[in-house]
Amino acid sequence: MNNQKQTLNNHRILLALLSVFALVTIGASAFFMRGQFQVNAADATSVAKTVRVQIAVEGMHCSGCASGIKSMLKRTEGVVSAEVSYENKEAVVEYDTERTTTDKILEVITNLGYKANVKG
Ligand SMILES: [Cu+2]
Repeated sequence: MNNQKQTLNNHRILLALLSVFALVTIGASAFFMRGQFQVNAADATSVAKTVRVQIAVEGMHCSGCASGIKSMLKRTEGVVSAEVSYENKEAVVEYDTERTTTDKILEVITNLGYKANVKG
């Protein structure tokens, strides 16, 4: 009998804990979802935060070099578009300022063995 009461009490405690847990979970989800919406709002405005940078590239020997750099840039996080010209010895890169920087883009080109400097 006493044992049954104890079990009932345990169940009540468990139920109370579960309710608290559920409330915390719901509260946390609501909080995170609000955060999510804020992030989405930021994404919507980040279109305006795309910048275009002209980079002088030294060391390209042929158009193959140019396409090698281009494909590497296109695979780089934050890069929206990339054009590389062997004839003009330059790269024109559009990137999302929230996801990468000019320095990181210069580094990608430098790591491939070329010299890269921002024009102008
Ligand atoms: Cu080449």
